[in-house]
Amino acid sequence: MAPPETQPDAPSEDVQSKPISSILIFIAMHTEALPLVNRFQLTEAVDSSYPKGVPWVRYHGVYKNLHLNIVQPGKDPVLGVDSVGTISASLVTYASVLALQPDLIINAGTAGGFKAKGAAIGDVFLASEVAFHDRRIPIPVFDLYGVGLRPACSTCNISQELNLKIGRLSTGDSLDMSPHDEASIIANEATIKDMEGAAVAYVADLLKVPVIFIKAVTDIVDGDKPTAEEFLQNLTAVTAALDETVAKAIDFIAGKCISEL
Ligand code: FMC
Repeated sequence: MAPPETQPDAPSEDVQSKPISSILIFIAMHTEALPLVNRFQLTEAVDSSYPKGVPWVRYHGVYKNLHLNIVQPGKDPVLGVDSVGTISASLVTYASVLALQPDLIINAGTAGGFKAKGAAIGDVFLASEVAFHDRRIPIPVFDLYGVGLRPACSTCNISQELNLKIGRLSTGDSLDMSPHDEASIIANEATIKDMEGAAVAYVADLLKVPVIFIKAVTDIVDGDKPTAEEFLQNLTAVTAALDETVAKAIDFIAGKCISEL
C-alpha cells in the first residue's frame, strides 16, 4: 500500500505546539529598527556568528521570556546607505537562522500600498502570501518558480486581536514600479509592495521556519505623488505605527505557540 500523503513542508506538530521562545526580526532599514531596539532595550551584539567584516547588525535581548533578535543588513560599505533589497535580506536571514535557530521569523518594515485594494498611508498589514514581481521567466513552470508565491504563517488570531488589515505582499528590487512590474503585481493580486518580503519567505521556507510579515504603508503606489518623495516624507511617522504594532504582536506572541498565532 502506498504511504499516506504527508506534507513534508509543514512545520512539525512539535514546532506548532511548543511555546515560542526565540524570535528573529528582520528589518531592512535602521530607521525602522531603532524604535524597537530602544523599546525592548536591546543591545548590539559583537558577533562572531557572522562572517568577519560584513555590515550586518544584530541587536538582542530578552522580553517576557522571549529571546528577541533584531537583525539588519546594515550600511553598504561603500555608499553608507541601508542595504535594502532581496539579496542582502536573504543572506542576513539565512546566516541568522543558522546561528540563532529561531522558532519564528518576523519581517517588519515599510511598504507601498495600493489604494484600489484598500490600503492607506499608516495602515499596518499582515501579509497572507508573498510573491516576487520582477522575476519574469516565461517558460512553463519556471514562470511559477520566478513568482515564488509562498504563504505566510497563519496569523488569524494576531490580526483579529490587533485589528490589522490582511493582504498579499509583492516583492521586487525596485522602489519604483515599471509597467512590467505593475502587470506582475496585479497578477499577484497584491495589496502591498516591498523590497524584501518574498526573499525572507524563500529562506524561511528553505530552512523550515514559520514567518510572518508586518508591513506599514509609507506610500500609495497607485496615487499621484512620486513614490520616493512620499516614502521619505512619511517614513518617520509610519515607522512609529510599525513600532507600536510589532510591539503589540510580540506581546501577543509571548507564551503562545505557532498554532495559536
Ligand atoms: N515599493 C517598494 N518598497 C517599498 C515601498 C514601495 N513603494 N515603500 N517602502 C518600501 C520599503 C522597501 O522594502 C525597502 O526596505 C524600503 O522601504 C525602500 O527602499
